[in-house]
Amino acid sequence: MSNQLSKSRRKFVKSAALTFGGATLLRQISPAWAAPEGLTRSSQNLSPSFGDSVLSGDTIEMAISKESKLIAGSAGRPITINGSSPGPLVRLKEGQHVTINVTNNLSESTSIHWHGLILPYTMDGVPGVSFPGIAAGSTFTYEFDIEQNGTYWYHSHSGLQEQLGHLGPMII
Ligand SMILES: [Cu+2]
Repeated sequence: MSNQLSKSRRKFVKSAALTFGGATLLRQISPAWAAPEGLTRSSQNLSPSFGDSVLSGDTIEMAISKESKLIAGSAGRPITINGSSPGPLVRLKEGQHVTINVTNNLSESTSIHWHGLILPYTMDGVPGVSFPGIAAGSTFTYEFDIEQNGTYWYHSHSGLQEQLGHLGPMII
C-alpha cells in the first residue's frame, strides 16, 4: 500500500515538474488565445506584467519602477519589481542572513514591508513608524536574520502602491 502510494506520488511529482518546466516553452510556441490570463501578447508589443523570476541568495537586488505592461490582456501602468507585477518570488532559508537592496525608480517615496517576518523594527519597512521610507531615486538596504519558515508576502506601505502591484510572494 505504502509502496503504491509512493509510486503514485513519484508520478505526480514527475508530471508536476514537467508541467512547470513546460509552461515557459508552451507560452512561447502556443497561439495568443491559448496563453494564460495576463500573459497574452498584444499589438502594442507590451511584455506581460508577471514574470517567472525568483530571487534568492544572501544578497538580493530589487528595483521598483512604473512601467507599461499587459494586465489580463489590456495595457496598464503597474508598479513593477525587477520588471514584474506582482513582484518576483523571494525564496529565503531559515537561519540565513539576508541583505536586500531596494532601489526606488519611482517619482515618489516607496517602501517594502516584509509581512509577518520577525525582524528588527528598523527593518520592518513601514514609513513614518520604523523608517522614513525610500526617497525617489535612492536605495535602501534591508538586512536581517531569517528566524522562521513558511509562506509570506511583501508589499509597499506607501500610499496606494500595493494596489498598483507593488507586492510579491515570499517562501522561506
Ligand atoms: Cu503587511
